[in-house]
Amino acid sequence: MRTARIARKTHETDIVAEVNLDGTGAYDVSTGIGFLDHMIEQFSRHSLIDITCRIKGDLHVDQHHTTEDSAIAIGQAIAQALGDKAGIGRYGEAHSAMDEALARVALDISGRPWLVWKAAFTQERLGEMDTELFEHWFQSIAQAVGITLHIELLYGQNNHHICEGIYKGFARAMRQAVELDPRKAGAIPSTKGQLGG
Ligand SMILES: [Mn+2]
Repeated sequence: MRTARIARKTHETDIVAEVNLDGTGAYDVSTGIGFLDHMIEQFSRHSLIDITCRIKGDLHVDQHHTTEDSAIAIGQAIAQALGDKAGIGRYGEAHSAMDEALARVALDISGRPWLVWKAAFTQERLGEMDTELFEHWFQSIAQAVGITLHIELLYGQNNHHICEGIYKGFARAMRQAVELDPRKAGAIPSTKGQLGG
């Protein structure tokens, strides 16, 4: 079973994250930030990775620690569930259309964390969420899983569509990258023989 559970408690957050890479996109998400819940739920539903993420965070300070730690904990759970990454697709890419917005996501679960982020918001907030935190969320999950991650907004106006389009593109690219490819017969998808950090 490609599943994992991460639980950690700091002065900033108390968090439990669980994933099943071979799930159906079932989720149970409660971070305390409604819009962030909405985005993590999109990630689960469109990647088909089952995700539980429950956080009690220091939202009286701001949303930074809770947002960051949701990405770190889900990312660590995905990394643990991937194990040695034998048989995975490794690469994924998606164009993600949402009404007037179009985003492009390309990624490689390479063990070499990197984020290229070419997107911008014109609103400071979506719901109650600070939009500047989304780049940081992707940076954090790229670091925790070991993903070379390129995200580009090609065009779009509505900030909700832009953000949701990016998450759905990330989800569909991750689905391709984590899925087991039967033709690979369990081999590590690298001529180096490992996909380490
Ligand atoms: Mn929405």
